[in-house]
Amino acid sequence: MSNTYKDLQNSHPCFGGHKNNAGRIHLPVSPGCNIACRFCDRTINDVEERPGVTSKVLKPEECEDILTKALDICPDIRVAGIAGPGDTLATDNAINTFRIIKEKFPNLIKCMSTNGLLLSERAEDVIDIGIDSLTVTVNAVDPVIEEKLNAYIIYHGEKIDGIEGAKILIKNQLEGIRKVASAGITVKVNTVLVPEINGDHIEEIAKTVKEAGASIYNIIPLIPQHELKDVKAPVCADIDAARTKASKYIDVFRHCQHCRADAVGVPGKSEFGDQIYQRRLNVKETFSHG
Ligand code: CLF
Ligand code: SF4
Repeated sequence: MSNTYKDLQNSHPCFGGHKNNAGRIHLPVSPGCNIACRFCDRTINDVEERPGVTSKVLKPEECEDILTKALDICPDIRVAGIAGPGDTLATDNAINTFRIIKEKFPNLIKCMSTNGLLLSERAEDVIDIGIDSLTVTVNAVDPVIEEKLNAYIIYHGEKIDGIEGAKILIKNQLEGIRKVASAGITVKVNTVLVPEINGDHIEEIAKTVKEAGASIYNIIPLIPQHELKDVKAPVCADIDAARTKASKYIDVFRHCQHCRADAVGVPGKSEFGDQIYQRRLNVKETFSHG
């Protein structure tokens, strides 16, 4: 049985458990991504598998040792999360890793983060493996807006550009959220706030994902990179205003630390990633998939 939203509010740092000093470890096992967010600097999570790309991520079978070491150094870790560096459903690595965690570390909360393109068709796997908390990044629920944030999707081997791709992405995200939420998995939705693109769309997203079954909403400020490098990042007042608007419809998480895909420790308080991973992931600043 998955932890309920109420359980997670005490034990999961990203669902309210930050009050209790709950920590998390991210296992960077997922190379490659299947969508093309216009703000994403794809130096490591490119859809193409380039030499050297996969070597920087962890293999599922390496995770047991990593977890043992991490729990030894930081006993506050309650959550094993997989949040990249690419998409967790674009390959089977995340699901295979969670299978190992379920068997070897049954007390850890299993947390997964995805862009949701394949969530609807992989919902059974996510449910069967016993994911406790699932985050889906939904940056728009209107394809015209989504297209401004995402250039294309790679769907069943086909590259689908612009609005057509955006339609499929949004449909699959919402369908996927409905399936996993109705199976009892607690769903968080992340939105990357780009004021001039989706700033006026936040209420609509919050309302739509709540109706689909999400429990909590996290608004992440854009880090201007890649195609959106010249776009203005939101200031604190923009983020506050967006959170206030969203909170009319859904609980809002306000303590996000924009963790890297290889973060280890209590968010905002301790960071052991250097000791655990020797910073094998060569990424600079990342927006989070968490
Ligand atoms: Fe990691 Fe994300 Fe799970 Fe948390 S992070 S996969 S839900 S265990 Fe948390 Fe970090 Fe913010 Fe993410 S503070 S970036 S919301
Ligand atoms: Fe993929 Fe995440 Fe980058 Fe978007 S931000 S392209 S989902 S890796």
